Amino acid sequence: MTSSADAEPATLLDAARSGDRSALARLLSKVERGGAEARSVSEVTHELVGRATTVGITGAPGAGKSTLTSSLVREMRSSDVAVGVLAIDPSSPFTGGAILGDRVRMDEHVLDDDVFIRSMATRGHLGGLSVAVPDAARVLDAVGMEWVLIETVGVGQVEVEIAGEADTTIVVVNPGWGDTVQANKAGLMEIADIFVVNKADRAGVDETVSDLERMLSLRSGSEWRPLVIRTIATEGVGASQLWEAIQQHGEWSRSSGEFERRRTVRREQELRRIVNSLMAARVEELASGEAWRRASDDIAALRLDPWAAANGLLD
Ligand SMILES: Nc1nc2c(ncn2[C@@H]2O[C@H](COP(=O)(O)OP(=O)(O)OP(=O)(O)O)[C@@H](O)[C@H]2O)c(=O)[nH]1
Ligand SMILES: [Mg+2]
Repeated sequence: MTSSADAEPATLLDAARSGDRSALARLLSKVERGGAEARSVSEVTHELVGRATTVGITGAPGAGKSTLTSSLVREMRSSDVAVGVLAIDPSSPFTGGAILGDRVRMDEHVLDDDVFIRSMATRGHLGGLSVAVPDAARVLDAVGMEWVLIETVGVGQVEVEIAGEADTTIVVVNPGWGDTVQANKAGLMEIADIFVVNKADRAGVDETVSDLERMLSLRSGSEWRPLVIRTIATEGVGASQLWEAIQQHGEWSRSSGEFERRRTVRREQELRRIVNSLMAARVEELASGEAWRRASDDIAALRLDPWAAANGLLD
């Protein structure tokens, strides 16, 4: 089965659903490029989505998120579920260091047909990642991945938002790492359903766990008390407990109604972002037109006030 570079999304999707990984990669590239291409993919995946459960994994740079993700994937595969991974690369697509790093750490899974790992680079243009990531997760859902793991670095509003908009969110910290104060500052305390204290082979694990427990005991408003799991990702230690915790949170969230509530909020937020990005694209289009040039001349010559000019353009 082959798929040419400019193949239609529907053709690519059929191929991807029957196991063609390069077709899947092409669909994700279309999503990454955004605009009309992303839209054409969303049109064909739409009818097939809604089955996958998403898990956001976030934390400070170097906390061990990719290593942990890899050990979690190994654990999930022993339960025989199909897993897609989106590793969001905060660096430029041209330096590529982190992309290579993630490949190295996750390459034990490359020969497994039921695992698909993709790095997505931060894009400069409007809408960017926060529009592309949910689209990409839907592609993985549509091709039959039962779980989609989304790794983002926990700095920057967009990245934290992306991880927080999952069915279950995992926040990774390290022993002594910024006394967990940093996690608090970055807004990670509120989005965590599960805390992982990774690098538990290092000193200070007990203190970090009790710091977290103390902070969590002060937290009010949610019925779910986040679980705290210790892991040594490099050795796979704690991965089975983490997988269990994820399933436990999933059961709670489905039976309490939180699952549907979150999905509803998420869809609404997504709609808002898409409308925003379409409006922004419309502004760009306007800005390259004749009417815009005339309006700016009028403003410059003080013939028109900027508000009146803007309203004129929108009409
Ligand atoms: N000692 C120890 N080292 C670990 C553990 N987990 C990960 N590491 C190491 O920590 C370093 C960073 O791991 P990554 O998995 O790349 O961390 P990351 O959070 O994905 O990093 P970024 O994506 O760059 O933010 C690597 O050298 C890992 O081998 C652990 O449990 N113990
Ligand atoms: Mg990483």
